[in-house]
Amino acid sequence: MKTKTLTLKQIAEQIDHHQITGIDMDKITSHSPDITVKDSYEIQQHWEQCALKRGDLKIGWKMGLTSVAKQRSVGVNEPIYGRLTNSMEVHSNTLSLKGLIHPRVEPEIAFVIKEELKGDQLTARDVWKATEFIMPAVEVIDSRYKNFSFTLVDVVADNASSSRFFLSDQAFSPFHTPLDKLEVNMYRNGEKVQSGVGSAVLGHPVKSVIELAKMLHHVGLAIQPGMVILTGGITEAVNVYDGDELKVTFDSLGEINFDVKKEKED
Ligand code: 0L1
Ligand code: MG
Repeated sequence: MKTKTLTLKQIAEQIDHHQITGIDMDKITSHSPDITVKDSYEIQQHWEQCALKRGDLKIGWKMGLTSVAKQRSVGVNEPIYGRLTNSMEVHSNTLSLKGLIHPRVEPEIAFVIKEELKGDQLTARDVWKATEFIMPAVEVIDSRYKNFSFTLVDVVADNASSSRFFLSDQAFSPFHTPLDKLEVNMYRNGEKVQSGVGSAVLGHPVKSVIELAKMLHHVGLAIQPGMVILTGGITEAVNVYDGDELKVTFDSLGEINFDVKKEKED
């Protein structure tokens, strides 16, 4: 326990409150400067308990800061992970801005796992063998911190900015296409705003799953069957606003389309 003022559990509850209300907050390092990255992952665990208590369900993991550009922007050279819950998945073609602060979206590849992945020495072969299918995805990241400004410790505690995500309706065999060569384009209101290739994710999205298993192993955890893994942004994230229309193309894996609305319209 590193902070004198708030316990890690209390900080998790504070972050949870801001995630639910969509009100931004000061960085936790501004009041608890002694907190370490290890503490922040513990805050995530406490946060998971808050989510489960209100009936949410853990459905997977996300990897963040998987590109060199993003790592540089936070001044680190390692990725981070966060937890995905049921309530984060958007099942319609509308992203409601309700509860969001300053959302940004980024294209990703999701892996859905069918066998436990455990250990810090896994190979790509191990991951392919344990993967049921892959899906195009769009992650909505939304830092709870004012001005989207944070340190590594802050962003890990804030569940790696996890907020919402879309999965495509179509799943694919993991062997359908080389994911490191996959070309992805993102259009906002008809204008191309980002493009990238799968190799932006640690060289190949499969490496992101290997890295996640390794990071989890170091805290006594493993990737369980059925888990969804968002492997990391293929392009930079872009801001979205009320009324925007997004189209994200994933080459031979199809596209994800959605619009952005102030209030939910399901
Ligand atoms: O998914 C991501 O790569 C985001 C990780 C956290 C950093 C950010 O919010 O930009
Ligand atoms: Mg992401």
